Amino acid sequence: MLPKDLSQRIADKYATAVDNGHVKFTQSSTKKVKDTVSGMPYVLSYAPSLLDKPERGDDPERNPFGQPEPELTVLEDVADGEYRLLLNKFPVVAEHTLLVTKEVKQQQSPLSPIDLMTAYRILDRLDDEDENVRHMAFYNCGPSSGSSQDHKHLQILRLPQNFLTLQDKLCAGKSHFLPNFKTEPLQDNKVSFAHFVLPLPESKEEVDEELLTMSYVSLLQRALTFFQDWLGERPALQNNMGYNFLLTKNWICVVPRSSTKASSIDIGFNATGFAGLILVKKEDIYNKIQEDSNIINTALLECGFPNTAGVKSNEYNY
Ligand code: B4P
Repeated sequence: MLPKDLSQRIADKYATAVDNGHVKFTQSSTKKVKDTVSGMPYVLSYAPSLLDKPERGDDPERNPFGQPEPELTVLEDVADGEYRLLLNKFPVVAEHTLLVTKEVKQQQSPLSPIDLMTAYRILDRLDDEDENVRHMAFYNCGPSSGSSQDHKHLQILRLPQNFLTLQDKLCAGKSHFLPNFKTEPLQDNKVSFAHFVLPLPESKEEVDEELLTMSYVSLLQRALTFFQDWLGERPALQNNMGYNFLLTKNWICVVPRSSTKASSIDIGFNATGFAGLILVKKEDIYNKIQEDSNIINTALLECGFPNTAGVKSNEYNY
């Protein structure tokens, strides 16, 4: 069981950890931008000081989640001792948490029913409809997904206030369904990159391990089909497969990944990028994006695969 006051516990732990220097918060300036070509809404977070952060944290040789710092540990036992809930040591958004397996598991491993259900329960505890507070859980899986730590962890991030993601727009007014040979997952045909989305039931009582698992597996299967079909053209994918998993209380999404970094500009993405949350560290890139936000649409495609809206998964044709 998650404590009822989870939000408060995170807030208290975070405030103390920032004060005593255990959390190293990075300031950023944020700006909402809409790509007029694809219609995709973005929040740009510009954080130049992140360029100084070492890529794998302050001690690259150490697994930070094996014996996490007590000052960052919000909950020692989540889901009968399966996980710990930790504060992210290097957040850009306040109170960013990590759901970390206690046992060492690989970040390449698929999400289990209990991973999915625990993430959903945390979202349910943290979201506050009256206060317009929403969160997203995400999982960067595999070498091309943007992850930097190999110990299995999901992340939970507060979404910017009043921000509707691509997936929110896609699922607005739609009921939950599972894709089958006739019905494909939702995909916005105006954006460049492939993404597979399913709406979740509005009532949390209808959401259980089975529903989340069936939804996740059906989306993951589409991502795996991509890799299979692209291997002939890009054999390097064999050792470089990855995908991003994104979950809110409203929808579930999988994005197959081909690369961590874009090829046309110097920017990389983890799962957050495919919800329109774009973290920019370099000034010249920030300026370019402000001049033409469609650059992000191109960069996201370079890190993923071409959109297949309207095409059945057994008819992908490259
Ligand atoms: P990964 O899945 O491995 O990597 P990541 O989130 O993409 O972050 P990365 O480390 O590559 O940093 P980046 O400069 O892109 O997650 C590992 C997580 O463990 C990270 O969150 C990391 O901070 C955390 N961590 C490392 N050592 C730790 C320790 N000792 N104790 C606890 N936690 C530890 O991004 C910098 C930060 O911004 C990251 O936190 C990232 O999650 C976040 N971020 C990226 N894009 C964002 C966006 N669009 N909006 C808001 N935040 C964003």
